[in-house]
Amino acid sequence: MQGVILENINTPDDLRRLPVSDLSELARELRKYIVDTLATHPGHLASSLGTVELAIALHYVFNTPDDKVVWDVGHQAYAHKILTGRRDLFPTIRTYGGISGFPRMDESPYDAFGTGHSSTSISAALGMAMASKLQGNTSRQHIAVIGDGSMTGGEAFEALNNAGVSKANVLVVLNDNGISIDKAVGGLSRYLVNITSSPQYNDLKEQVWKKTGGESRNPRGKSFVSRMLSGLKSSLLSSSNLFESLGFRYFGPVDGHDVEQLVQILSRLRRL
Ligand SMILES: Cc1ncc(C[n+]2csc(CCOP(=O)(O)OP(=O)(O)O)c2C)c(N)n1
Repeated sequence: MQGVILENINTPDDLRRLPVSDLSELARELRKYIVDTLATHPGHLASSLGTVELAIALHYVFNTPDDKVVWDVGHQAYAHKILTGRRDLFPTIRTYGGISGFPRMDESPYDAFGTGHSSTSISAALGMAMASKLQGNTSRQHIAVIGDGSMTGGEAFEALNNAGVSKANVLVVLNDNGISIDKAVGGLSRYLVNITSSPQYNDLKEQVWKKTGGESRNPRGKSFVSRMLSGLKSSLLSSSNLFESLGFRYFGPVDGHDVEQLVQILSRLRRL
């Protein structure tokens, strides 16, 4: 059974016509469809359930397939597949002649990169962003969605090292659920716990942003508020310096299951 909203979504264009208020119900329907289908066609259940709201929000906010979304590993992309024209084919997933369990470029124009190996998404998105830049395309967005487990892979660090100084238009969504194949281990995992348990900076940032006029303030005011926030960040959240010091602007943590908040934040990031 596909719910009443889901059964009318054939492409992300249909999704973008929905009011934001319908998106949580769509997430519920999608999650149920994934659970029901995987009950008889086993596949990657947990990782895909974790990204239902994220997949909705990304396709809602970004202009896919022209904007490129690269799912690291690709085992979490079931909601993405269902929303991008493969809803009725979904029960054939991982069967002979059926759709792949991973993104495949020859399966759909919405699968921006063929994945399966972990930790490749940021380099792929960076390559696409550099290509867009060389072509003079300044509007295309390039998004890598990477789990905390995959973020520990060497290639992910290599890509961060290059992306942060490249001035290319790349958004990295770090999908931290504290789990890899097993419980996440190591220094990065401990570091991410520190970030997510430091809400003071994020609360303060939100308050400063709103009280000083948010999006509507003039450019001089914007630059002043940015400098003030950077100062506050280094004193309050020294633990965020890993990404910031590699040249990224870090926003978060964000509740990945609050679809309306995700839409709001991604829309803001899209304009940056
Ligand atoms: C190079 C490589 N090594 C190992 C794997 C096996 N593998 C599949 S998923 C995964 C970890 C996924 O963890 P995470 O990125 O946090 O995503 P989550 O499953 O939590 O959504 C690994 C190591 C792989 N796909 N590629």
